[in-house]
Amino acid sequence: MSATQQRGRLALRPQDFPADFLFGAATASYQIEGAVSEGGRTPSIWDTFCATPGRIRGGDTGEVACDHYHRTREDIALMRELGIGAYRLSLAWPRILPGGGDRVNPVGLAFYDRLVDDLLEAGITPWITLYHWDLPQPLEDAGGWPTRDITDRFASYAATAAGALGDRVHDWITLNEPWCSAFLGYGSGIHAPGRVDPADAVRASHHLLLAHGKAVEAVRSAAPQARVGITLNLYPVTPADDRDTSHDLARRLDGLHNRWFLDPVFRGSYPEDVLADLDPVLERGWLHEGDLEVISAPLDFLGVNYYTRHNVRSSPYPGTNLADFSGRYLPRAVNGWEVDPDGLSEVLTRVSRDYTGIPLYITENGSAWEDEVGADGSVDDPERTAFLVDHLRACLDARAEGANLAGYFAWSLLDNFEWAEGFATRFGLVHVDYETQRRTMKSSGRWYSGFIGEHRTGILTA
Ligand code: IFM
Repeated sequence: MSATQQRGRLALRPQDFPADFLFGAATASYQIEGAVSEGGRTPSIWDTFCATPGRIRGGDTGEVACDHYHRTREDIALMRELGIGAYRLSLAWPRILPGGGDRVNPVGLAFYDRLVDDLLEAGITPWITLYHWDLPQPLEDAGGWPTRDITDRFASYAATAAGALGDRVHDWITLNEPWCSAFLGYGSGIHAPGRVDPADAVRASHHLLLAHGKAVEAVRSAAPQARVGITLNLYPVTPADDRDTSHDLARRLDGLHNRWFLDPVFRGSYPEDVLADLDPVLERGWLHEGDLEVISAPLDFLGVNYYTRHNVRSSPYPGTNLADFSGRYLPRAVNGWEVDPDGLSEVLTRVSRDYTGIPLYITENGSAWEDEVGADGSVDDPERTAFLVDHLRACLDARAEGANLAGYFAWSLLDNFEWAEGFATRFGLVHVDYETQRRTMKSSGRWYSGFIGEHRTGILTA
């Protein structure tokens, strides 16, 4: 740990963040909205996936989720209570363009239109993610992300959304975590659409990136004052021992997880070593001339989602290729993810040092714990508060090391539908009782609110 980092560790003071540093919270459409068949919305791949027995823990679905579709006013009131300056939401593509076609659904659009107006009226800046995984089912039926045509469908959807909301929304994120869409959706099959085909997964990753590049152009044409970025989930990958095989495993995982996305977006090329690793699964013709220029269109910011580190060792059994995610013997959240704030500063300084000087925003960071409602109705979650404190300190460390970090969105505003994990895993600053839809601010939410309030007071009295 450097001297600057040590200094950063001593205290967490709101005034150490610059006056214009943005504090926010994030959600995603399918995880909170519910109302899946209302207002002209048609099924997404997640509706289909959830309806398939055995895919989601406990058989949960996003059918109702947090019922946010009917409770936006109440949820905006919670945001005001938190004092956040910005709220990151995602649009459900099949709510706006049913079936993923060209026909705009006025009711779907009106829902987001009102939400944006209500947020602005509450003094909260909306940040919009265009794709947080709810692909219209017919587009998957036509081949999904492994097919090239989808990139134009996405660009056209982006143009529609930005055309309708871009007069009031200035911050646009094309994709959330394309690694998950490609490799969990088409590689391991843990996420929708649940396909297992390595070549499709790689093709999907390329088309997601190409769709991103086309959407950057589409959003800027429709809303010239827009600031556009992409959100990547970045993990430091470190070898857990000194064996060459563990170092090579770390190189490969870092390659596929981080560099496979960062390199094309910021350098206009795929990493040579990963191309060589993937050669056995890649069929010719997946990369067209000019694709990388589209993908590397200059951005206004990069969104970074950070949760944990991958500390890996290769299997000690010769001939096997298994990774052991051994971790660093740090405390783990209930979903098994190690709490490793140093990883956050490492990721941020790496991106700023090796890839780009544009502003970075943490567009997600959070943790899941066994939150329980006490006899007095309160929810005390000291672990989540400690997580926030440690990760905000890591933000200061990264800034001290030169990272151009401009904002932090906590994941998540509300407990919500945690994909394949269903509702068992809670990430919210606000507890949701899914039976009654009662919301309760957790003690971590109160802490975050106090911290943001002090930051704001510091600005006002400076
Ligand atoms: O809930 C997810 C979110 O949708 C994407 N990033 C990670 C979060 C926690 O798993």
